[in-house]
Amino acid sequence: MTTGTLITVAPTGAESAKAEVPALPVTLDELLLTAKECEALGAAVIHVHIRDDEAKPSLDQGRLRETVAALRESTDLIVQLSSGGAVTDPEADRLAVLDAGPDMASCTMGTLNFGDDVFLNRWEFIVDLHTRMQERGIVPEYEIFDLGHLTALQRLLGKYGLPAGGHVHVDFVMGVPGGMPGTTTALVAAHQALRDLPEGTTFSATGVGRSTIPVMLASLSAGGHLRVGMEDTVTYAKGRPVESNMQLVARAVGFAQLAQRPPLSTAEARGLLGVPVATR
Ligand code: KMH
Ligand code: ZN
Repeated sequence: MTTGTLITVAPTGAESAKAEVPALPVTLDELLLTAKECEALGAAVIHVHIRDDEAKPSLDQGRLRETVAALRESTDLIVQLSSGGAVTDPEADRLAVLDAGPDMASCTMGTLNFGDDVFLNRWEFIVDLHTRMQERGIVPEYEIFDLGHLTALQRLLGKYGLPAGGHVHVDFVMGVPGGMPGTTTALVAAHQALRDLPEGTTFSATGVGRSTIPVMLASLSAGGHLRVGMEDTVTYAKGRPVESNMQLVARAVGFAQLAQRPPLSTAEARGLLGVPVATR
């Protein structure tokens, strides 16, 4: 059954430098302003990476807690913290992200080359993330950078059971050098592989860099949802830097409306993903 479109905004990421991308939200104030404006446009989930005072990627526990509290205070967005962090972050710090008490957290389903780096996600680390999220009622979004990650997810769910909330939601992160390409063909292959996962599994997709538009169109036509934001895309069109996350969310909302699958509200998104209503 086709529903409305879940729109996730990933406003910051860990890869772009503020000096090179001045529109990147890196302070708490910048993040909150972005969050409020993206929610008003139609985003329902925010995928959060934070930065330190020098705008470097950070997993500082105090800042993470402050960020979760502030987002809950000023928006109804579902707050999804990144447990992926930056490629240099140690596993212990990435696991400790859960201590900040988000609604959701990402959980990447395998190791991959990540440009010139390696994004390490050992099996035992994935199991730790999954089971700790089950214990704490944090809903995972399984990040799928390559087709084999779906096989790993099937194994994870078979051995350790369904996630908190009982619903399985995955995000295809496409076009990372080292992962699956951001093409319609790859999206169809990933979509078909979902048949080996529990009935009702939903997916979002994001294409990094210039694959953002083909992936968005392919996902909408395959019944999928959308993730957009400056974590993945800093060029709006050839020669035109992205001006703001709002510009990317507005474009995604426009595409979703054209597909006659308008954005889900935050309440509808909570229902879809099995995320309990936020307690303020
Ligand atoms: N920054 C990447 C190394 C996630 O947020 O869970 C990992 C990433 C995935 O962004
Ligand atoms: Zn991320």
